[in-house]
Amino acid sequence: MKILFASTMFDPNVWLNLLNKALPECEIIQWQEGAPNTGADIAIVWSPPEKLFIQEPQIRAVFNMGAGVDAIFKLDGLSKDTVIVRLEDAGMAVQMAEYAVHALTNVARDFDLYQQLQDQTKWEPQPDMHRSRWPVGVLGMGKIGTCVAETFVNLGYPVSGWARSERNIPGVKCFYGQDQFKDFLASSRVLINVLPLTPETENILNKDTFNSLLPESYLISMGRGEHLVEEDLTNAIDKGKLIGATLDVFRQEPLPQSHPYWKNKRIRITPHIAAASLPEETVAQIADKIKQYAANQTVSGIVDRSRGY
Ligand code: NDP
Ligand code: OXD
Repeated sequence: MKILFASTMFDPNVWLNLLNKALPECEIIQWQEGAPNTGADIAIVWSPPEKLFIQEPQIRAVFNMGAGVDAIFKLDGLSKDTVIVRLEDAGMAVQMAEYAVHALTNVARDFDLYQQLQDQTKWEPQPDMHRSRWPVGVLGMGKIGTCVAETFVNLGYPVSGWARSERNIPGVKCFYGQDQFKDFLASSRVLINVLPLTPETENILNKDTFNSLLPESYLISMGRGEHLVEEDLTNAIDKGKLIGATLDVFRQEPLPQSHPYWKNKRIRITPHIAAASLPEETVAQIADKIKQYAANQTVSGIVDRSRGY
């Protein structure tokens, strides 16, 4: 079987080496823009090249080296019959939980403030922090959201979660569907976004959403930039509805130099690093899935094209 490795972001040498070892029976070909058609059946992608399906229209299955598949849906020439398989956790969920804990405790435990006090050589203990004052709401309760929610439960925070379908996770107050969205928000002060980007979730972090949260709320967004209405965040912070935000993902990445978020003291920015795709774990999972796909066995993580994730 011929497999095309196509990423505009990952260093191909690291990945090709591991893929060749994990799938010795396959021919792994590296993507080259403008090269003759390779005849590959399968593509393994992350941040895929724009012309992937124009140059290689015969591709029947795409294995994504990340969880979010939104970039694949944006490509011209994607056939409705192409199978898309996403990465499931593979070591990312714990990284996302770690990121969220760091972002929340910076604010709730005053670590941001202590940094400023250190700069002024001031020894000024702040009042004790009570976790009950920082109820966490996790948007998206899939592979990653569940791990994030469970992590905060273990740390003693009140935790709610919101998904499309009914979930039952010990210690987490679970809400689902549009009907329960407002109730979910009304019980959350720290809103953590780990939703996939779909037509239904685009712009979900907007003025109405922020206004429905508990007072002095905080946003941590690790899903996708298109979830956030950027101006609504700035306004909510200016009005004191939100006390700040930590953002890992943006509508335009890299975030343009001229973007006002860079200079906003209440917004902490990271360059889409909340979780990295770990080469060993990712290749092991994708290789297993490719073997199952080739043997006509059930493959987990196939994207439901009607839901978009
Ligand atoms: P999953 O598919 O496992 O989980 C998605 C969750 O979102 C599910 O709980 C699903 O509900 C819920 N959901 C989807 N659509 C809706 C909707 N319309 N209304 C309510 N809930 C909805 O995905 P993962 O947890 O693996 O990944 C989530 C996202 O995290 C990725 O798509 C990606 O965008 C982002 N990500 C970001 C990274 C970073 O470094 N910044 C790294 C990795 C991922 P249900 O359970 O009912 O299906
Ligand atoms: C992902 C990501 O979706 O890293 O895996 O953003």
